[in-house]
Amino acid sequence: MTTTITTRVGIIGGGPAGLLLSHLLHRSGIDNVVLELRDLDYTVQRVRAGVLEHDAVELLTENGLGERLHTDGLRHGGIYLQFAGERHHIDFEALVGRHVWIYGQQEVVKDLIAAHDANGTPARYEITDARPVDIDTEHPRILFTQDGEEFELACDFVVGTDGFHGVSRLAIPEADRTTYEREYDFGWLGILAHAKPSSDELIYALHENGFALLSMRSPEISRLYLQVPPDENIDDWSDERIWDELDVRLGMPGWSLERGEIFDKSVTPMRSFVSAPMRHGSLFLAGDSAHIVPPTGAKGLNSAIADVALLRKGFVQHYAGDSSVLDSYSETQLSRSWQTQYFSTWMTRMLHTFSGPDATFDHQVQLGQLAQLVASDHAKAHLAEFYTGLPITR
Ligand code: RFL
Ligand code: PHB
Repeated sequence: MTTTITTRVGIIGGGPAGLLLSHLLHRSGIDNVVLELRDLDYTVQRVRAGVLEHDAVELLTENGLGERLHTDGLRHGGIYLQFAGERHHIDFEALVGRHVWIYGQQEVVKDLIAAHDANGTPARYEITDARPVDIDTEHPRILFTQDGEEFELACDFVVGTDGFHGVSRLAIPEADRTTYEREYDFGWLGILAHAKPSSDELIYALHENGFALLSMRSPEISRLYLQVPPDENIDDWSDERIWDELDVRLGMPGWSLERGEIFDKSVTPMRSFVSAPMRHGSLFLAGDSAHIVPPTGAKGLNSAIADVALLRKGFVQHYAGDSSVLDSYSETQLSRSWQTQYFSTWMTRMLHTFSGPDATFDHQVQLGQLAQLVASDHAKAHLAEFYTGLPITR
């Protein structure tokens, strides 16, 4: 027997994109349900993004999600670029009058879950076999199983916020979608450590041994990354080897890295990916289900936030009788997504070491590029404008 539930917007995936969309719709009086594959603890424990753009923070704040962000988050007015043994500050405040916030994705998800609890609209966790059906009609449904019971969620719209490995994108017939993809021959080894951050702001470093990034989560927790081969075995990296290599790539005369207990380490492969269109009939895609960027530009979570902000606007207008925002959603967000792909690719190519016969030449070109960048206010403003974020329409 199948139990039918009725709502306006059915959301597959309870990561940051799905939970935020649900919260925004709830505040706008639009009934919705989030279906999440994993259990609640798993969704909170996933260690991922750390940088929130200017407009993303404004959106979260306007929607009742800014309290902890403003007390525990770290407001950063710039970043450092390091190469050829020198460290250069890129002052976002001075260049474009904007800033970013360091606040872990895990914390954003915790705040969203608290808001859902307060709203009385928790996601449905540990659902399996979610299948969007009838998406070519105005009465789509999501079939799913929970605790061995079959359900059908009857809705006006389905939104797929189920990430890169989700099922929503695959519900669009193959003939109707185009995939653009690029893999990199490196990944990032990332750690979290109980160590005071050794810098006031993030350091992006190009070194002959590879890229390194110093980031943080709080005044007591450091987040650090090293460029490594994509299939690198994490067991080959003892804590001491990680710290030693970070010292080599990030070290400067008179400056050393604060070490501490490493409590999380993992290797993430890198990819760029776009699936077009982001709408098919009554199915919309948002966040990582539609696009992935390499993390060098810190854009993944922010892009997911931008997608769902526009979707909320589109649904609100649709129920008020105007579908124009929903109708142009795919085109608008694909254009934004390609701009973000450009920035992420640019940052990635500028800051990582590449292998192959041209590697030595390419490394020198990167040094030339970086030298010009730090000498030019126009070039620095270009970086600052993108890093602090494209406008988020809301
Ligand atoms: P998520 O977070 O992958 O959530 C998708 C959710 O859908 C669920 N799901 C399903 N649910 C039901 N049925 C199914 N069949 C399902 N299949 C999957 C999953 O369990 C999950 O809960 O996608 P979302 O919400 O679109 O959010 C995207 C962000 O997570 C991602 O873009 C960022 O983490 C990327 N990223 C960064 N983004 C930034 O903006 N700034 C950063 O500084 C930044 N750093 C990073 C990053 C990603 C990283 N990794 C690990 C990929 C650093 C790293 C290392
Ligand atoms: C992070 O803190 O996890 C982080 C910061 C900047 C990036 C990517 C990840 O570009």
